[in-house]
Amino acid sequence: MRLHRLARPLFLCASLSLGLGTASALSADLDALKEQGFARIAIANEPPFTAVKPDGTVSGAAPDVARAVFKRLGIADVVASISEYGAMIPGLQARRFDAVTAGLFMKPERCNAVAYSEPVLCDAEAFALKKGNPLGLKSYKDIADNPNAKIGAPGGGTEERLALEAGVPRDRVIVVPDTQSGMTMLQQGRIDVYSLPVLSINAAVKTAENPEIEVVAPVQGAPVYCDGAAFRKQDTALRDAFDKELAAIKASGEFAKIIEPYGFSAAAAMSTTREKLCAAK
Ligand code: 6CS
Repeated sequence: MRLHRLARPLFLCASLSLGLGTASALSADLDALKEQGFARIAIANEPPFTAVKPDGTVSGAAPDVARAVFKRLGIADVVASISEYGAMIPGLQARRFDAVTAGLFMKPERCNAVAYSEPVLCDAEAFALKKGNPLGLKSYKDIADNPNAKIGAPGGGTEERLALEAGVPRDRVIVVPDTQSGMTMLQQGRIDVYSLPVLSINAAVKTAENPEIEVVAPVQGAPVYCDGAAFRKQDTALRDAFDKELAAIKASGEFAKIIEPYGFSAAAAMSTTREKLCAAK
C-alpha cells in the first residue's frame, strides 16, 4: 500500500487527465477500478484509524480493511492521499478519490452526501488535557461554560461539530491539522483541551510521552460513533460490492484479525448497521 507523495498525486491526476481521459471518467465503477489497478482512498493520518509511515507506506485500521476488501474485489492496491476531514466528502464528490476510508464517522448529514458501507470502526470521544484537569472539563458543554477554555479539533471533524453544537463560540474552537500539532498546541497552552476519538487521543498522548498530559475518556454526553467506507452516491453498485466482501471478512473472522490489533472492537461494528447509524440524532 503506497502513499503517493504530494507531487505524484498531482502528476497522477495530470497523467490521467492527459493520457487516459479525465480522472472523472475512470474509477466510476468496479470494472473501471479493476482496469485502473488501484482504488484512490482519502485518509487523515490519525493513528490508529489511518497512519502514514516516514517511508510513505500507509497503514491504520481503515486502509487495511479497505485493502483487504478491494483485493477480494480484484483491485490489487490502494493509493492514499491525506485530506482534512472536512475536505473528504467534497474531494470524493469531485472524483479526487474513489472512496474515503479514514474513520469518517456516519452521521445523518454525511449519510445524505455519500453512500456509506456497513460499519467498520467504532469509537467514543476523548479529551487530552493538562494533568489534574484544572478546568474540570468532562464534556463539550463544560468547555462552552468556561469562557477561557479553548478546544482544538480537526477541521470539519466530529469533535469540532460537537463543540460548536454544545455552544462553544467559534473563536474558542481551534482547527488542528494533525495529531502532532494538536499535542504541541496543548503542551504550549494554545489550547486547553484537544479532542479526538479515544483510540486516536490515546495514541497521540502515548507518542507525546508527556507526563503533564492526561486523558478524559469517554467525553460525557458524546455518542459512540462508527465509520464506514464512503463512496459517491452514484457509485452504490461499487458500495454494494464492497459491502458483500466486507460481510464475508466479518463472517470469516478476518475483519477482527485486521482491526482488533489496532484496539478496535469487531463486535461493536458488527452489532450495529449503517441504517441505525445514519438515523441516529
Ligand atoms: O469522522 C470524524 O469527523 C472524526 N473521525 C476520526 C477518526 N477522527 C476525528 C474526526 O473528527
